[in-house]
Amino acid sequence: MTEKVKNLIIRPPIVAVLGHVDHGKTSLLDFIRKTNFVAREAGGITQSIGAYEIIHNGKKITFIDTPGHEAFSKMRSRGAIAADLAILVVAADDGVKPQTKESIEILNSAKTPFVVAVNKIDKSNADIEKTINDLTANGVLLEGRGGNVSWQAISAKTGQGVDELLDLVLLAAEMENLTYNPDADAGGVIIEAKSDNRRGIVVSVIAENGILKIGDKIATFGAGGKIKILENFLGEKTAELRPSSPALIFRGRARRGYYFADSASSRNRRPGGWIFSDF
Ligand SMILES: Nc1nc2c(ncn2[C@@H]2O[C@H](COP(=O)(O)OP(=O)(O)OP(=O)(O)O)[C@@H](O)[C@H]2O)c(=O)[nH]1
Ligand SMILES: [Mg+2]
Repeated sequence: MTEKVKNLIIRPPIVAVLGHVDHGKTSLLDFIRKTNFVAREAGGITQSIGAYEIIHNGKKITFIDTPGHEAFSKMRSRGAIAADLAILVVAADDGVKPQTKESIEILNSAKTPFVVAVNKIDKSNADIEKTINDLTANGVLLEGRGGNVSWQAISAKTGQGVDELLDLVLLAAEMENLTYNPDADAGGVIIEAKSDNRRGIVVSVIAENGILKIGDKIATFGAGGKIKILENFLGEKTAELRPSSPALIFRGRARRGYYFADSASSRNRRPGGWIFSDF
């Protein structure tokens, strides 16, 4: 590692939201975005970047959503690996289901720390105890129930418990001691890459190290390019972006799932970094 310890700066956590289909991942993210949004209503808010950041108690958190549908196993896996932490959403009216189990396996194999959100507690058929028992049966031992996995009962619909959940996320992030080196070449994870008729190749990324700047050369395996335009997740142009802020890069070329790094130095990948071979 070339990083000098004295240069390290704390960075916000990148959090993936995982769970079974329809258990409320997107609803939770929507509620959080509505109530903790960083900026005033910006024009670019509707653009799909696959990630956004919020501020809770004065601290930033970056979220990435993953679909629960069976066919999207790879996206869940990528999300869990890209993230520093995860929220495992389990609906209290449904309990642990196949993609909950799969998410648990992914989180365990990626060694991604996670907190549990027991969701939909506003529903009359919500059964928190059964959900907790289901989780226990699947090896997820919650705090106060024989284990040390933090959890919170929530409703993504009414917002009950969501603030407390975000407190748990920030606590978990503190334990991870997440930092970046501002002098290092930028490196991180690619969330999406698509070709836009008007603007060329558009890549959404989250840097985990270094600082992204216009003019930087970036590269992945098999693709590379120069950052012509850099935008934050609100679609506002910016000259540079720091970890863990979601960024949109134009005319870089990349395929999602790969790490990027200044092409001058491909050594900047996370130690023991990961590569996905197909999408
Ligand atoms: N009553 C109630 N309904 C909820 C709650 N959270 C989500 N829902 C509803 O559950 C349904 C599925 O919610 P989504 O947020 O789309 O679920 P998801 O996990 O993102 O689903 P996929 O992305 O398809 O895997 C929607 O109809 C939501 O309105 C909740 O806390 N209470
Ligand atoms: Mg969803």
